Amino acid sequence: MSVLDQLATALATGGVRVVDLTHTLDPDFPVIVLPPEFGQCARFRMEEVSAYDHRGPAWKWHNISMSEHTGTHFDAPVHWVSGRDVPNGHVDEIDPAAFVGPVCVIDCSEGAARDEDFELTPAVIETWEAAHGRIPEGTWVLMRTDWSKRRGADYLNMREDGAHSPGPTPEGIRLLVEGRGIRGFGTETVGTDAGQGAHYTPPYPAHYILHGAGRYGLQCLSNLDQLPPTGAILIAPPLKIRHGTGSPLRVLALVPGEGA
Ligand code: 23J
Ligand code: MN
Repeated sequence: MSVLDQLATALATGGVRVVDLTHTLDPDFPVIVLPPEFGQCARFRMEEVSAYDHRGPAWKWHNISMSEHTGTHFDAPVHWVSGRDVPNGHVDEIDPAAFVGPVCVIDCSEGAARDEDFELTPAVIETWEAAHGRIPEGTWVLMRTDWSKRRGADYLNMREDGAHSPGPTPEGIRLLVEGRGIRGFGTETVGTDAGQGAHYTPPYPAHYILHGAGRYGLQCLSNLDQLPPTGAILIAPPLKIRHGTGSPLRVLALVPGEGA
């Protein structure tokens, strides 16, 4: 049997399960809030075009609008100034093979429950590797914090001095990108960077280092508690927006199941 025949059988029997890592697009879902001198990200909006009525008697449909960076979304290299000249760095240019690949999940949920500014450091990564093995080249690395379970104002967790949410240090993301050669980095928070990420050197180190190296980001992921630390496959194809810097998307994971 070919490997795809085996996959089809496993999907049919529950040997492989599909886990949805996506939040529902909804006007109430928070978007990143930048300092007021900067342009801002638009929330999701939906308007009815017709609903089996005089505007269209046999059909219902909506017009929608949002930012490229609204909800569960993909960041392309050109999103950041460090990646502005990366070849094929817009969403419509990326090799589609990049959208399907293996994934490692670093569980930082206990740390993030203790400390809302929890940092993913080289020490955290190396402790994870001591338990699960070295992160292979070309993998997605997802930082599990259970932040996706937060609701309302607790999600951005905004204070007078800005947002407070976990994320990687410059040294942590550099180890993943330069030391391990990861494909990309994903989080459950509103950015790949910590809420206080503007205060690192460089500012927003995940964005700066990932995209400068031609790697990808995923933000506002959900259900990371349903993934194994290793052994799952991520499917994360952004919309094919001409010269787009990112895109809302449906993120799926294939995980080992109970079935035959
Ligand atoms: C623009 C500026 C800063 C950040 C972001 C966007 C994001 O997090 C994003 O959605 O890519 S931190
Ligand atoms: Mn983004």
